[in-house]
Amino acid sequence: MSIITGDKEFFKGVGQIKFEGRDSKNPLAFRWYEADRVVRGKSMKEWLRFACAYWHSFNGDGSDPFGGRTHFFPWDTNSDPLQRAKDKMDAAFEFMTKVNLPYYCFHDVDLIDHTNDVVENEKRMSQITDYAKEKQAASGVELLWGTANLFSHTRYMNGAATNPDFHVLAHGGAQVKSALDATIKLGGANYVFWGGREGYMSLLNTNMKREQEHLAKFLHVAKDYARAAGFTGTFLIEPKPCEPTKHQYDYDAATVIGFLEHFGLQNDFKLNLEVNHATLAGHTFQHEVQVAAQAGLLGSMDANRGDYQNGWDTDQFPTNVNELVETLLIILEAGGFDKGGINFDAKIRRNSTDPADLFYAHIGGMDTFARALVVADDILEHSDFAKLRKERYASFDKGAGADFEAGKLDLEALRDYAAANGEPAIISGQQELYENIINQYI
Ligand code: XUL
Ligand code: CO
Repeated sequence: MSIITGDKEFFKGVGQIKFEGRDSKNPLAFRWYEADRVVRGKSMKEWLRFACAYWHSFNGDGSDPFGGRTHFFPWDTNSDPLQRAKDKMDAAFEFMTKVNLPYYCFHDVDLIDHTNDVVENEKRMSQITDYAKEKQAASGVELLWGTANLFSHTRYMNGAATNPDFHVLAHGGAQVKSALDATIKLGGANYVFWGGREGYMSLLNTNMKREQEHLAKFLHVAKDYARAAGFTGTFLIEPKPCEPTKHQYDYDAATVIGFLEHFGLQNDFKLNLEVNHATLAGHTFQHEVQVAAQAGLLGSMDANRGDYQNGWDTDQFPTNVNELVETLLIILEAGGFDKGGINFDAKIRRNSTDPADLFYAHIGGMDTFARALVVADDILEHSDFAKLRKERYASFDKGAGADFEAGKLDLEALRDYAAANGEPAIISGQQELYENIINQYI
């Protein structure tokens, strides 16, 4: 990003982003997101709990596998790692304050450069989190979640908690301990585990059972440490089917729920669902949200979108109102997030190089969610949507259907009912009607 700055204001020329309403033509204003507007008894701010992803917005430099950086940050120039980290943090808090983002999320290595020395890394984390604490207090911005990056360093090329070499696993433990300490110190509401390399490239050299048992043990010791240190937040697992590994153990919501229950982690862990990860797994995001919600494990979400024409994690900012309305319907019916929120795990494009682009991206994402929230509420309040869906199952609300749900009918009783009642009527699923209701309220 080519921002020239002589003093501490990094995003010169962009002031406080305000709500101006639907008719505004100002590209640096909200049309839908009005933090204090009450929807279904809670403010938009409370429903949506927006967060900024430190890594994409303040570290992501536009590079891709085919070319180097295109974003040049003025906060990334000082030769002293601590001063450089503080400059970046100044830029981050200036941005989050201007765009009215109430939360942020980080990996340990996003905050400050790490070395190969565990003790030095702990010292650096302690210094930068002292500074973060001051910035949080001054701005009111809070920490939605922290995490440790256990996938970028060379040592993690065969995984961290699932690495066949115990020595590497121990280094992962050191990093998680330090990231947990940071999260607790900063009052983080959640702590995330995304197992980027916790999977395999080839089954031929992999003992899958042993690796998965190690992963579960690792999560248990991390949880036990954090709980003993006073952490009352939620631990979150972020499913993704692949990339960077060929196959990731935390494939999708259903797989992770099975894993948590199998290893006795379901009371402390929930899910952090990401849109582009769902689509990589061959699901809609709505599917993943529904699977987590009905298991009582909907924790938080990473907001972004993929590209319909390719098969990797493009992490674009969300813009599709229709898909988000369907998602918000499930979230509203589940009562919303508890400690979780909506983290924009999304990056501006390689060729989006103006300082304002980061603002347009977040304003667009926040407005799309706010609009989807209003529409989903409208649908639940004013349309026949919920009633129609309930009526589809009316045959289970009384008589033999209700007896079946109550566990009172055996297989022979089903046979007798079928024999006595002849062929069922043909009943429409009315999919097009439901689809039209969504569009009618947008
Ligand atoms: C990678 C991804 C991560 C996690 C945190 O696809 O989503 O950024 O959100 O490690
Ligand atoms: Co993510």
